[in-house]
Amino acid sequence: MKTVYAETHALRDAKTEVYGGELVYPFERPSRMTYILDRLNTVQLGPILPPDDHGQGPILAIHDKGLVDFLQTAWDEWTAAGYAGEAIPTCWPARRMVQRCPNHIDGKLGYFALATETSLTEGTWPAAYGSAQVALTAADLIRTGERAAFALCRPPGHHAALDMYGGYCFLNNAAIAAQHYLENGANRVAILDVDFHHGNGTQDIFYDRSDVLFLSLHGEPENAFPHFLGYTDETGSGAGAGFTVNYPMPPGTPFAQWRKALADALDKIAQYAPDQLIVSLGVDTFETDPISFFKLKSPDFTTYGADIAALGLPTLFVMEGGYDIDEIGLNTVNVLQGFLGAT
Ligand code: Q9C
Ligand code: ZN
Repeated sequence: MKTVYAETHALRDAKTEVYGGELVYPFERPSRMTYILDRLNTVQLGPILPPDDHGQGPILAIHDKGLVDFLQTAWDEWTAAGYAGEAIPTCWPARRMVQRCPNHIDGKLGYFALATETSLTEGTWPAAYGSAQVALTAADLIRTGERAAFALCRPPGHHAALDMYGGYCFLNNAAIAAQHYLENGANRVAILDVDFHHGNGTQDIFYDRSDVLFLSLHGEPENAFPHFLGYTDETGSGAGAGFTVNYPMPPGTPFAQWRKALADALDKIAQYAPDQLIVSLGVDTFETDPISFFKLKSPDFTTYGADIAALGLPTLFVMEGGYDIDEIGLNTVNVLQGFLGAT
């Protein structure tokens, strides 16, 4: 299987994350890529290719121009305001307040952020832009005949919504790839999100559409970030009614239970008969992930990779989360090897 990877990810190297009332070094850090690349090379999964530049067009096909412009200028506006630290939102258009973008950077941060943990930094935009190009280039590999490809995206994307960033995500790489498929001959795309966290951004983007089936297995919102989306009664609206499917699960969920939800999701994907499958691949379901609460073990990732392969669909894997750095390479590549072993 070919991997697409961009060195520009390293430009995203925030020094701060708001966590537990402290500023800590972010869980979503550049070394995550080093460990995954090491494992890809150890098992010789296949060539590792740089992305082609598709420009901003495919990004603006998914995201609000206000968000895209903001991400490019926010750091300069923040430093121009005289602040010393990284750019962290401190106020929001909360209940019964006006949803109008203000001029001051403090207001803009709250307008476009969905959470406070994700500091904006100098290199964030070029890294996010490169990550989207990685997803687009890997999608092209499949459009031109590959059965599967791995988009080694960083920063991740599935929390990024139409006009919001957060949860370590700025641009929704999987959604951008899905729209790219639809604009180049596909009629239906399924996105299966197996990251521990609910893919609120992807759900938001396609909620009223029937040409993308979105399914997410995740920690229940009562107990897990992003906390305000991902319940079972969110099933889509308008033309999209029935095309969103959520599988929230409680703390301590073991692989056997998680795999039953996966089997149900795979059945629904088979019924939908998409032209393309995209897997939002987070491995923060691992038992020792520092910010998550599922109990998958390393061999389970191989098993579910094979389960996904049994669908027989062209499959684009898009990297999302995973924060047990020591095991992130093993767990991620296990999914890809399990997939290949079953094809
Ligand atoms: N107490 C992704 O995996 N904070 N994003 C969680 C836990 C945000 C995760 C706080 C987690 C974002 C792509
Ligand atoms: Zn996650």
